[in-house]
Amino acid sequence: QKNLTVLSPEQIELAKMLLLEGQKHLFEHWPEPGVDDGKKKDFFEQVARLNSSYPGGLSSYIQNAKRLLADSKVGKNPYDGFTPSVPSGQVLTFGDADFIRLEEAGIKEARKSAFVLVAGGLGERLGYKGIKLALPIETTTGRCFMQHYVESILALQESSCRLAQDQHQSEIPLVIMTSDDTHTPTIKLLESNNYFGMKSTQVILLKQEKVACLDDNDATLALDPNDKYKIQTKPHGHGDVHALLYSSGLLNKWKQEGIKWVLFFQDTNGLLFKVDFPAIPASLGVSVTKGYHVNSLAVPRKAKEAIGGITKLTHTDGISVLSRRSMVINVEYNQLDPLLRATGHADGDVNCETGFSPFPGNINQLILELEPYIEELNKTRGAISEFVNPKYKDSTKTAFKSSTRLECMMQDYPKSLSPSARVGFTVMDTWLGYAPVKNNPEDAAKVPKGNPYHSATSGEMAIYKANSIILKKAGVQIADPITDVFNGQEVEVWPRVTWNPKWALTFSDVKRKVNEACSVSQRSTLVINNSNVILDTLSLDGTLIANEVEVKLAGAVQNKGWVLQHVDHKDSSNPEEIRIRGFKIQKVEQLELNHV
Ligand code: UGB
Repeated sequence: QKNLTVLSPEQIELAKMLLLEGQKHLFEHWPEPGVDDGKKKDFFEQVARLNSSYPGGLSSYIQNAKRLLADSKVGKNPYDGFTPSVPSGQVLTFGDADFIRLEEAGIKEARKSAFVLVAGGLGERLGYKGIKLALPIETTTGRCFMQHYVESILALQESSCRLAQDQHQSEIPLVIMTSDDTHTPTIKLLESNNYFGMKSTQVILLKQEKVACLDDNDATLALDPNDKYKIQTKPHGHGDVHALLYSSGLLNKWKQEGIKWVLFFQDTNGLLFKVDFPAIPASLGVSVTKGYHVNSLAVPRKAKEAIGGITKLTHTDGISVLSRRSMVINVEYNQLDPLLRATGHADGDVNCETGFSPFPGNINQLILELEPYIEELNKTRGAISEFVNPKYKDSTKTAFKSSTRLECMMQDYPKSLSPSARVGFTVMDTWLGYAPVKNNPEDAAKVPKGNPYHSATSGEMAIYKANSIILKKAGVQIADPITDVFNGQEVEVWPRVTWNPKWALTFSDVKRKVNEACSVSQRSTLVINNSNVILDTLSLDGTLIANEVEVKLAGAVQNKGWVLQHVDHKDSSNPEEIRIRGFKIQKVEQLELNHV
């Protein structure tokens, strides 16, 4: 009461709300006015931030927490009453006529899109201290994920404007969601590299706030153990991106500018985002031609692989917590297996005759049509279905081992949509696989044989494999891969082929620039850095770097090349980004073409 005299009217309202929500413990230790007044002010500044960054404010957060904690205590399953089945989606077969048609439709439309990259997470599972966007996507060129994404979007923009004969040269906005953990290093990475060629005004950073931690089933807000004037906070999850986009006002601005699509992607989905790779243009083409409000990109998924499964959920009576009779939605990997077992599939999540789980894997690459997205967010203010995952001390489920918090995922957006919403998904070819960079070497080496490692090693090898196979499909003779073991992970090693997105964006681009009379040996490295490089009659056995603006690569090129050297991940004499891969490139000899 006495402390009210040092508070502003807004702060008094916040204090009243906290007291009403049963949070009086937050103030019980407060000394007389005049003592720690600065800290008390800081406390209310934090409360105001927590209040304004959550749809519905802190009181909604506390009420939602109480409800979800009560459900968790009684073991309520959010999928109770739902039967899972395999949904049908659009399957893309790389390079066929349908694929090329969709790719073209997608490229044309791309200039009317905005890209949103969720990058608020730290690479805790990866065991890498920096931001993941700064990691090299592959070590042949050392280009980082951020550079790759930015250059890919710029190439897509240029190609799209050219194809659509757009005189205005539309710019594709790139939004990056950061957090306290990643914001400053993300800005630093962009600024110190001149935004990798993008206009700085084209990049918009939105920072997500953390949410309050909870000490018990009554949603008692946890105080920071090191500061009694601070509420302990933890990340709320990538689902925050919807509320942030809504509150930023960007969506309406985009609508006025003629933007029609919003494409979401994650920080190390390197392979799939490779815009020079087919995924984005072709799946945007699917959204355009099928009129999907929501289109999730999916990949063939190994049973129990740590990516969510796209699932059709049908409710027995049509009345459900999710308020829909049936929907196609991501079911997280830790929930899919128990859900299948509980609904008559005794073996749970297992591979079928294709060698993959029948449930396609969610890669969190979402394409939303802007207008229905705005309509929905006007109703929900961007609030996304949440969950809580407390670690209980014992089976009475009355106390937690450590504080917990509510979490949300961006792919849960369709859960609140009406049954009339057009929600679909697009699955890529099986040869592609999925190779995000998420696991540290020890955890990756423990992945069951045959399942993807999701490590820096497999992520880099997947780029070479994808590029090699694309060249092969375009007619180049590419030698078969060998297998090797790095950091305890057995991987296929294909020729190290990389190209800049300017060189080729679509499969049609590759075919135009490649003559069938070319060959590349397994130990070779081929780097294409410019748009007018033609692979004519090249026979490569060694390393060739084509930096030249206009060149026809013809004849035999042979040299000692670049060699992959094994590196132990525990060997601290190498930088972290090398150790997490288990190899480094020894540049022995190469032919480099530099003349303009
Ligand atoms: N992220 C944020 O921006 N903010 C946050 O608070 C948290 C994360 P993870 P996750 O494709 O492999 C997802 O931690 O959540 C960003 C899907 O849920 O790498 O375990 C973060 O920076 C799952 O269905 O992944 O699993 C990163 O860019 C499956 O598809 C992104 O969110 C899986 O990804 C993902 O965060 C996958």
